[in-house]
Amino acid sequence: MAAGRGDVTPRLNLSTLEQLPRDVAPTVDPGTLAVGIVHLGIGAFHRAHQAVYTEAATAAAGGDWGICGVTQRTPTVVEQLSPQDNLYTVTERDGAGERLRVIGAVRETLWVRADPDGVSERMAAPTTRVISLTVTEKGYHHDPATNRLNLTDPAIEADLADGGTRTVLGQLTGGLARRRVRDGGPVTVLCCDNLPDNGRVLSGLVAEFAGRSPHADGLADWIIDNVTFPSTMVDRITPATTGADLDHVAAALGARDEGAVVTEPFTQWVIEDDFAAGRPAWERAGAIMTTDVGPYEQIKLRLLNGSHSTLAYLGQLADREFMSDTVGPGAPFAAVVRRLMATDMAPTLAVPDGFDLSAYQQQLLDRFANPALRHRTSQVAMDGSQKLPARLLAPIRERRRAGEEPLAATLGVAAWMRCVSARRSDGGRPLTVDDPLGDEIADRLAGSEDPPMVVDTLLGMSQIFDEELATDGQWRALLCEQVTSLTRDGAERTAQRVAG
Ligand code: CS2
Repeated sequence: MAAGRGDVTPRLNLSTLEQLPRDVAPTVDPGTLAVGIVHLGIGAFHRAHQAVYTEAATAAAGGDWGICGVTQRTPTVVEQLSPQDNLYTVTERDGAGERLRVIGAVRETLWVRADPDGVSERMAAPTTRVISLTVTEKGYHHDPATNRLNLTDPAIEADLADGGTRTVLGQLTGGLARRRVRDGGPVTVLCCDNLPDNGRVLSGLVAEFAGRSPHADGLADWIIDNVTFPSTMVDRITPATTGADLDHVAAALGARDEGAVVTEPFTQWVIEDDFAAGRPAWERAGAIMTTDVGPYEQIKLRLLNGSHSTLAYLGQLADREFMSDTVGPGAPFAAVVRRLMATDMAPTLAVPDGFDLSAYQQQLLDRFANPALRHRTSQVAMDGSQKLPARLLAPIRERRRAGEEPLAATLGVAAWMRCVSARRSDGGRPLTVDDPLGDEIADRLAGSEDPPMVVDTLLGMSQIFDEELATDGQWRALLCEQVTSLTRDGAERTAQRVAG
């Protein structure tokens, strides 16, 4: 805890809540709200996004839609939120100022490693009608190039062998198996991660996992009959909270909040309306309920996340600490990302009626440049092997099929290749490669920084690059040119050239 000597600031909780200004108080009564949603992966993003929508929907239309948040790897969130009666603040921040609110929608937090049975019970309870997830791309243990379950992943192997709960798929399948035995009734599993077609992908992974698991007997069929997997598009840029944020919130609130999250004012949620056992009235909170999330998902994944990854790797190479240093005033990469969006991405997108794609692109540049969000390029650069296939490789493949040379998108991939091979910035600062395939990448490259060798070695990783791209000689030549240019001239000069 960062509380200083003699600091008597009380902790945020139900009793201190009464002393806080009325305009920051939750819009639901946390004391009476019962749990209706189990959420796997209660990180900053869930707290800044789905939990906020759920609270607003419940305030507008009622219902027992409190959230049981499950944390995966460490007990940190439980330690932060439990002493606070699971209350926390959301601070929306941009250049114009900030707005702070206490959210009361989270009613319980569990650490699955300490209480796997409690998590399973919650998933099986008839009162639970939605099980949602934000576990990041790598949390699904699949090969992003094929969307197939990664059966050689040791944690998946172990969960399949003993019905364990090391992985989210193990937890989910175990919870659904218990629900079936207990007659808990139909339920919706709602994937809120940045995967294309996320509902369909998760449903395929659960089916594959359930068919092989010790709970197998008839479970996959029960799931088909009782569980829906709607797709969603989620959007709100939410950096990891810093110690300085916590001190700032304590001063502004008059109560210490160890679970505070800081985010941007913008928020968007598009949800396929296919729920097996009811849902909160999220449309009353501004969510778009639709029959087809696909077009929104592609627009967001390619324009926002594709640009984000490109900026993160270029920014890492160019020693830019924050995303706003890559596109803000005087920053070097706005032109290349404009080109990326307009030339390489926009032509691949189906645009819903009434959606203004040019305005969306400009709005993204403004959001990326938000000077009040200290969003680290290193945070976005994490897990590139899991993120690039949907964000950059899929649109590149489509442009290649159309006979085009998607230069800016290829630069994004080349910048990732340079980051994971050189492991230092253009200025010589060491770069950490935080990626589930990081060790395999290092082993395969064996220290080489030779551009053709780097390109060929990485293109050979079939978990990331599918056959079609890996064998596209013209595209390989483009990549080689760009990795060579990044190596020789650095990120800023290469990006200038590509931006034209
Ligand atoms: C980012 C996303 O870290 C990343 O990879 O691109 O988390 C991004 O901030 C969100 O998708 C915004 O909605």
